[in-house]
Amino acid sequence: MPLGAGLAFADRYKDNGRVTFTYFGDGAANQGQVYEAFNMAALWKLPVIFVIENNQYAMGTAQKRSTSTEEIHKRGEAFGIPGELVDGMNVLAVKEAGEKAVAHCRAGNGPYILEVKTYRYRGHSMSDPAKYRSKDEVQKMRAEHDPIEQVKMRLIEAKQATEDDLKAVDKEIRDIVAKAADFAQNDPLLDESELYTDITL
Ligand SMILES: Cc1ncc(C[n+]2csc(CCOP(=O)(O)OP(=O)(O)O)c2C)c(N)n1
Ligand SMILES: [Mg+2]
Repeated sequence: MPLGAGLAFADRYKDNGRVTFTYFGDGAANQGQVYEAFNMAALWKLPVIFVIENNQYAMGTAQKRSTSTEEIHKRGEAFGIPGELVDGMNVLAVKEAGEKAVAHCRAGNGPYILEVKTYRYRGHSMSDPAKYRSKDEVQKMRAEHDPIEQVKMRLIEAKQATEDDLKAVDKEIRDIVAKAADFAQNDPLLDESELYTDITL
């Protein structure tokens, strides 16, 4: 969050019209540095959007057990930063909220908070046994609220795409991800001469 505020500070300084999105989880939202960043971002009207990905668990701890209030988007009120709750499982709602937040920043009004409510299907990491929630809870979310499945259904119902069109998109995405993973694992290490690339001394 401070890094995001720092990037936004540079953009404001250069007056280049850019807006920074900085993402963090519901658990991460409880760190002190978040509120230091909020204060500076509000004070200097930085063009930064703080996106809280509220997936309802902080590692293995449910939000109710880790976070004092359910409404994390209201945590900017003390700093004069507007915030809103967004249905993170609804693609169009996320797009609309993002556009509104960007317009707010571009108009010179300073930071904006979006609490995007979503759900984490997988554990926090490979060593997470997921004993803190039931399999039914996860299954119900996947079956009834999955954002990708929902948007597929809407596109098909509105006859904007066929099942085959969407399968082709799936394949294209799988290929992109496979290529990226391959690049990440097999690309040679950078030469030392790259150390200062993009760094102004
Ligand atoms: C300052 C700090 N305190 C504690 C931790 C240990 N830690 C790592 S992830 C995590 C919980 C993060 O929760 P959330 O932001 O909701 O992310 P998610 O588990 O949903 O991926 C904690 C407490 C840390 N990495 N840094
Ligand atoms: Mg979380």
